Amino acid sequence: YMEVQQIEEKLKTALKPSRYRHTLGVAYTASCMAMVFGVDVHKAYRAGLLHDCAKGFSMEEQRALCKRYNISLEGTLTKSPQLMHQEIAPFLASDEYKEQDSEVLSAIACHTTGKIGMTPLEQIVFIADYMEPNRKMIPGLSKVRKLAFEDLDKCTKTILKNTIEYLTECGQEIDERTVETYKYYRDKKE
Ligand code: DGI
Ligand code: FE
Ligand code: FE
Ligand code: FE
Repeated sequence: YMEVQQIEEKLKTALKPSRYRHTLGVAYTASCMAMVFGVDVHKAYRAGLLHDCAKGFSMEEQRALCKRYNISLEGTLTKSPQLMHQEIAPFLASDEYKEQDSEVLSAIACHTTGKIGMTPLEQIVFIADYMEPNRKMIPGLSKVRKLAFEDLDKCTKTILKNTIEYLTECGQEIDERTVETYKYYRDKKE
């Protein structure tokens, strides 16, 4: 077990200053959302801290880490290497940052694509990552920031809709999990 302060010190040396700043933004934003929705504030803070712990590694290093952790590099990760850090994160958090809480690990494991039937903690990390205050302003962000403290399902749906639109405009491959998560929250009954 590592104290939060130790985790922060280690992340500060592992990540670029701008990424560390984003990391703290996600940790604080996720903890505020946890207070609103009755989720464990310390789990939200730790998941926020650890979600991008693999981002300090180059793409080459991330490929090597995928091999070490038996994460398949075929298919989705070949087309979208920026998703590798999501797959590596729970292994690295467990090995290097001694995180043992399965809810924290599962929240960081789906922070980029989301997944069907997310727990409130998983949704909070997914949402906080998108809208923490250090993120640069993009269309629709003010609406997402308001929804984040009102309705987790609506907020999740809006983020995925915006992300799919953005990736389509850039001509980037959209992961099937991103699409199926969007459809799940689009069709979910209140
Ligand atoms: O790691 P962050 O920059 O904090 O944010 P993130 O982990 O949510 O997303 C990393 C990048 O991945 C971001 O530019 C958006 C992109 N992304 C999200 N969903 C998909 C995706 N890229 C592809 N190719 N496919 C997706 O489904
Ligand atoms: Fe990320
Ligand atoms: Fe994200
Ligand atoms: Fe992030």
